[in-house]
Amino acid sequence: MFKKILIANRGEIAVRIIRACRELGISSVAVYSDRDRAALHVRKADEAYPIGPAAAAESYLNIPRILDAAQLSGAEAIHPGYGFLSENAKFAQACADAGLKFIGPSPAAMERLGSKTRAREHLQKAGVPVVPGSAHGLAGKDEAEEVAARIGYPVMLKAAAGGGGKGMRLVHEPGQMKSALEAAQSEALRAFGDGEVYLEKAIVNPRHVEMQVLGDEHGHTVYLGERECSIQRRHQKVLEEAPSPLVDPEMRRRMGEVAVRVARSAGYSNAGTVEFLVDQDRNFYFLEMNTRLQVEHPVTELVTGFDLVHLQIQIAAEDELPFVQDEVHIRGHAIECRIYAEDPENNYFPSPGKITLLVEPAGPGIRHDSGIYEDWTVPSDYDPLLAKLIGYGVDREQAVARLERALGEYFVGGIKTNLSLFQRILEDPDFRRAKVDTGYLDRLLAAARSKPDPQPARVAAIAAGLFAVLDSTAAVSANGGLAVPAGDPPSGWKRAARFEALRGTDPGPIAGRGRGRSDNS
Ligand code: MV4
Repeated sequence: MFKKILIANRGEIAVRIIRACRELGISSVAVYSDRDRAALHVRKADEAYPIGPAAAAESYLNIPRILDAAQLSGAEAIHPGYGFLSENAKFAQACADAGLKFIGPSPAAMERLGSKTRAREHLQKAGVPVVPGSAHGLAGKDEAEEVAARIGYPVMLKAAAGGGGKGMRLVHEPGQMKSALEAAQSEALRAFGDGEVYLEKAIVNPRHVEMQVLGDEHGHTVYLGERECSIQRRHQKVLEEAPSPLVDPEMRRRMGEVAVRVARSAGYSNAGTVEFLVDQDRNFYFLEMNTRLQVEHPVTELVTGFDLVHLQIQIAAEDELPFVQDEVHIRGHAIECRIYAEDPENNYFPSPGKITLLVEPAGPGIRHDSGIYEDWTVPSDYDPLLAKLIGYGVDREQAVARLERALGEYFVGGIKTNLSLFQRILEDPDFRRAKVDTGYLDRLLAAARSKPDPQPARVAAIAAGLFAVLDSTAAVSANGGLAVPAGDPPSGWKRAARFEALRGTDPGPIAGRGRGRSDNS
């Protein structure tokens, strides 16, 4: 086993990996940009090295600086987390060339799955269901119209080098093809440096379901069940759950076997995710494979009981998978909320800044994977994901109830967050009935825009309560400085707590019912 691992990432995922290292008795090495000197992952790691200026291109994407930090620290392996360099085959190769183990698949496997047209062609031959479409990049509008006429409209133009919806265009009829093709090609060229665009039949109102796979370096590959990821906006996932309410054991087995086939045919090892589109008749089609640990991996951990980061490290250390497929069981239900520094009042625009007060939820069935702390300033230079709040229960209802309870405990002061969005989703009848597809969140937000916001009324009620207390304080100042308008005087503890909450002056000696004993009321 490794003695020391460098984590080439930041935020909550870096903290997650540091925790796994500590549990395995491995020293952890953080790297940080100038902006992240005081970040949580730097504080939690055993050692930390600066790797450049705030801009990610000069720090978290700076391969030479990261490799230097690894050599200086004596790390034997590098965990890339997600984003940044995690799916960069050149980085994986550079690690190997520097004698460092990249905790992930081989560069060759990453490259095989990188081009979507190549992956589609190869996987279709291996018996994997793919959405009907063109096998190669399109030469021009005539070829595009020809293929579209054959498979039927609507069709989707997609970038071969793509992912994440960039360079994607929906085309309803031949008249739209020319301009859509040109737009998709130029967008793909700008985003990926490769203008190759191909075409697929468009799936209407699809669901996005993905299957977790794990392969070791000895030829064993298993699937760990699916995640429902349809609740997203602008190709950014917002809430994910495991298992998918739409998938039954038989469908899970078929989808899992397809995912394992995808991984095996690419010579894949370590953790990976096979994405599927599911149509309204519950047919599923291969979309792409993500060759990294995903943000939403905790929901799979909670329902399977396996620690994916431990397993990634063990696989990279050339251990054999410690279990076989028959030993994988799905138990209970888990839901993850991605907490972003975003302003719900301003179209969920990023809202970085100083966290002046932080109250974190805990308790039964709650997991909180966070990269923040009180008094830290969330920088504007990176993804605004602050933390992930994950609820677990014996079934979906209990997971929802625990999440709702935990959301009520959660408070982040000083910056705007999307916490209120999850209250809305969790109480939404369509969500409760698991009526979700990739258009769900846009529909919910459109409906909310035409409804009044209850928040101002709640704020007004709290303000009225505070004024009542403060007014009576002025009126009855002889009574220790604070009192309520009517009824029994409050216990000394409650009085002190009120002052503390108001950040008032010293309330004076504590007197009354609360004095001298622990008051659990
Ligand atoms: C599709 C599709 C419908 N039909 N492909 C968007 C991101 C990219 N990775 C794949 N995407 C889609 N591909 C066909 N043939 C609809 C989407 C899509 C989507 C997919 C997953 C999650 C959210 C989405 C939101 C809009 C569109």
